[in-house]
Amino acid sequence: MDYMDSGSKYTPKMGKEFESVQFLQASDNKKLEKKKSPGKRGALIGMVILSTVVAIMIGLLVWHFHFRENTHERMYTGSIKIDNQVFQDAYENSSTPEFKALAEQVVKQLKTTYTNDARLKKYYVGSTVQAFSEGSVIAYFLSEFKIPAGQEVFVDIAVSSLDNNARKSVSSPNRQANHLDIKEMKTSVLDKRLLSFKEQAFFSEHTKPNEIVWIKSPGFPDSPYTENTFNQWKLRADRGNIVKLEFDTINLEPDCKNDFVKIYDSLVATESRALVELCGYFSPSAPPTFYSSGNVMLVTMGTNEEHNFPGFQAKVSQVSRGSMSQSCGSKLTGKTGRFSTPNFPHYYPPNMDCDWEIQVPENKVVKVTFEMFLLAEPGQEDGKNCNKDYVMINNKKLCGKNLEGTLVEISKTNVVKVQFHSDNSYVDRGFTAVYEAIESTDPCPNQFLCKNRWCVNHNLTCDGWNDCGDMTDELNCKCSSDSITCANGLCKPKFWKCDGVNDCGDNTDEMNCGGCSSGEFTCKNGKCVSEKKHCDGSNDCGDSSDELDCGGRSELQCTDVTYKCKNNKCINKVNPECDGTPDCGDRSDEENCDCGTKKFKSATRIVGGQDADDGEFPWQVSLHVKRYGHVCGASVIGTKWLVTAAHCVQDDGNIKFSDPKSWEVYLGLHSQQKQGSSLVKRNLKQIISHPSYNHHTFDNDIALMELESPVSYSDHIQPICLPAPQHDFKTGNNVWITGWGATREGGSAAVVLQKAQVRIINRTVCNELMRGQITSRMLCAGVLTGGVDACQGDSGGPLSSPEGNRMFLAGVVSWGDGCARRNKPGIYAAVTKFRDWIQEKTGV
Ligand code: 4AZ
Repeated sequence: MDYMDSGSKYTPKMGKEFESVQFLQASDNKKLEKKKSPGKRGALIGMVILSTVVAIMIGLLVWHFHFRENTHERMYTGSIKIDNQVFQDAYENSSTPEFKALAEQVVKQLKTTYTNDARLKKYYVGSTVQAFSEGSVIAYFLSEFKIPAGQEVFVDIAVSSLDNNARKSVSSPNRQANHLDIKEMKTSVLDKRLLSFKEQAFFSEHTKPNEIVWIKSPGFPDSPYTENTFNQWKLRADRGNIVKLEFDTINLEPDCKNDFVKIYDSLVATESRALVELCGYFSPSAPPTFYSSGNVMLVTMGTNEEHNFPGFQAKVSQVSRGSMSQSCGSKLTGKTGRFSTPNFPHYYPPNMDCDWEIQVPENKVVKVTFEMFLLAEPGQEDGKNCNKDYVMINNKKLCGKNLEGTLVEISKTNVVKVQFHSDNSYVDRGFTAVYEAIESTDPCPNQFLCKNRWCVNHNLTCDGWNDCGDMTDELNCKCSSDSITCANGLCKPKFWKCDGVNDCGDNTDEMNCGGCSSGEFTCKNGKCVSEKKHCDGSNDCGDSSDELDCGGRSELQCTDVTYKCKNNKCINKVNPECDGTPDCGDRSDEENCDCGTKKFKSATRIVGGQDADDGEFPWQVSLHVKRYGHVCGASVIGTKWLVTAAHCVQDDGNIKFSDPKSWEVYLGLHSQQKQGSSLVKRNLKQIISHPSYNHHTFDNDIALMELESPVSYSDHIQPICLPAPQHDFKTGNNVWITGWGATREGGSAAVVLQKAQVRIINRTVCNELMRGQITSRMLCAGVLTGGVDACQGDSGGPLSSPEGNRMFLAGVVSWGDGCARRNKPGIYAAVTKFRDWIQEKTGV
């Protein structure tokens, strides 16, 4: 990047001045030689001196070649406030003689400041002035240093200590006539990204009262922004006003590391005055608005080589600073009311202080509920170190993020002060809060008071959900008819009984799930037989289930629940396929087992949606409709075959989803925006939708896709194991869902493959929850407390079930009632029911 877009141009000097500050005094060996004296002692001393000189020289050579060569450029940007100058309009234009004259003075003064500091003198290269603004005069500069590797942090400390010392330097006694009175100096390291762009463009706008100026990324809206480009807009308002920047559209690549818009409360890109970094897409119904604290603002935009999006468009105008502070803080009275940060729900301005004094009728106390609270700037996202932007109430500093409305403060008297402070950098959306007068003895009028002093609605108590956060709303309950009473006194929704999850905590909800009395064995077909008949060698259940997994190796009468070997013999082991032990006499249970393993070790897994590791689910496929993009998922089951959902391949109006030519399939894909070397793209030869697929009920929601040519397996492309028809995916087992679908109901698709862990849900429970819509060809999995699920765009993808060190395809993502809702599991096509059909059609 050419960072000297305006101001006095500076050519870095690598000549004498820089060279002369090296460690040359230490190598002045002539001085050492003068100390030579004759005689043995002298010779000894001479030897010592000589070796010292040699050691020093070796040290110097090592230093010279290792460190000195290893220096690199480090840029600092910042501003200084000059008190003894008056702003002139000519300072807005860098080509005026006035600008140049003052810039020269500033550069000189910066040089003096840096070279007076022993820690910086030897590394300083030069400075350039970028702009001036009012106040008395603020100069924005860029300073260059050449720093040996490893010294950066010391130089950063030295530079920032100058900021603190700026005030002191004013009183320096030997000031010259044209000395600038520097009252404030703020410096920070220049964002390295800004030095790496190929193209740059710089714009300046000075808004007039009642006038709107539009700024937009180059090409907007006709063409996507250009790659590897840096753009910068210097925005100014008249004195006494602040800049208002209202976005109309923002649509950038989702990863800020690649493309970003960064806004500063300054005229240089200095981190200490950064207001926000934006990327991705903002809904047109909620585009953000920002304000400056003074009369300048800098908008920058950087793009990398890949993926150019439409860009942005924003309105720039000016408003008087007074109008902003008037709406900030006041005296509030009455029994209830609301107050919010300036500009809420848009971003509050930097450098603001608002004071509210809330007074409610005497003998009452004030309860303040922050309904939305967003003061989560970098460094205080967790709400712990509220040193930057904060709310002060009841002598407590609050910051971070709380969108649940559970941030509540209650005063001791009928008056409370609420202070809001925003510092110079990074802004957020702020808060909106309601206050109400309450009795000090009843902090939750008409609500339940939790032990932690939260208030929850009465209908949320004893419902099985921990609404208080401390479980106190679920204690001492008399359970309703919709609930089960756990032995420990908790109530849990009836639907959670026998879902394989210990919801009560004492397992009461998972007891007596087979309907058979104690002392009886529950057969898979529901029959009850005496516990004594379990593993006694005879088929008492009628389906052989009382003789399964009884240890040893024995053959059983073949039924729906027994594994059938290739030789048509049935064995007593449950899920014997590919478990590493040959169980069939013909060893057929260990055939075709090159499946279901990832080729990389991956990090520990966490329940809940998160990025999958690259290559963690190598059977996951992304199905793209040509020229449109990702639509559904699929799983690799053979070198030529994929399994997906039948509903993904049904024609819809003009779009011929059933036509193989409509599709392009991506194997070995991790990010939808990166076509890495592991990616394999294929066209389709044929699509075989299940003949019994019912588009009303989603019964038999499965389809096969044949690739035009086979793929070679690799670290990133592997088949998943297909389960035998009798494979038992037990209720409560942890399974994985993966896909690039929406990350929330109605939300946008993920860029990087997402994974989440869910559990197999009891079929009877699921059928009740889904109002009788579950057929035997469906499988339910989810987290009944909500929050984890497959969603739109995940359809057709795998439900992967870990067994030993392999994954089996338990299901195909099919449908659900919304996404991740409480008591609404995801519904999957049960692959076991289609095993024979898959074999028949594909040979796999
Ligand atoms: C869909 O529309 C979809 N919550 C897939 C899965 C689920 C819901 C919707 C399950 O593709």
